[in-house]
Amino acid sequence: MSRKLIIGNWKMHGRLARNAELIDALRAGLAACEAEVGVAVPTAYLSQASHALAGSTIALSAQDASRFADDGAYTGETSANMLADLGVSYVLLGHSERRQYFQEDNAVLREKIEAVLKAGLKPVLCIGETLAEREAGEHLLVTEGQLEVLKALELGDECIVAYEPVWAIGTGKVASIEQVAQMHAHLKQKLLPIVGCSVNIRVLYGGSVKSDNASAILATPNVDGALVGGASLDAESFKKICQAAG
Ligand code: G2H
Repeated sequence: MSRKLIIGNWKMHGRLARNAELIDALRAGLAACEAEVGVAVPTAYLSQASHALAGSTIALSAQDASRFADDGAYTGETSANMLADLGVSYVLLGHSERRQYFQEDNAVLREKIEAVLKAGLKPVLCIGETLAEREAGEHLLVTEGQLEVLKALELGDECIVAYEPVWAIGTGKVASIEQVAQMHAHLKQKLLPIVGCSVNIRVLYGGSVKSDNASAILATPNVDGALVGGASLDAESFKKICQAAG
């Protein structure tokens, strides 16, 4: 069984001085952590974080990548090749905030995943249902549909999906352990025929993961790690969450 993977998603937060302080604290506090740890920093600070993390066990993650695989006349875009050049390992794709505010759908996400794989990076596909979909009993079908984007891809040795129920993101509401267990088992079952048995499947949970609920969430069957938003901006909280995964 692979180690748990914990990725801190800073979203659109950060300043040079604060980032340096946070990374210093994480480097010192997580050197002996048994979990794999990553930080998904804003594009503007990837270069800073790459230098600050050099030689550490903490992986650098991006929060998005261009759907255009090759560099070119795409003003404002950041290619997966540029991310690779900066030392990025993981790329979050399809976060619900990207789906909501930037209209990202399966077609765009498919291109982004392909671009990220072509650059030799690992996509972390974020999926999850809205409250209305959950209340209508459609959560399993909705998330299954979001997995379609992974069909017939050369994923390499690993497929990482983050299940983040939209109604639990930044709201303080956490899915119950029963809800998490049911969804993660369902996703693993659906992913197997899509990616094949030679690919290691990891399903992370995200949505208001905090230091006081991390142990229970991470001990749930089929939970292979966590995507942590708000709590990853506080070094002590994030360290506790990572240690709970050890
Ligand atoms: C979900 C999560 C991190 P938070 O967006 O991706 O954020 O932990 O703040 O709910």
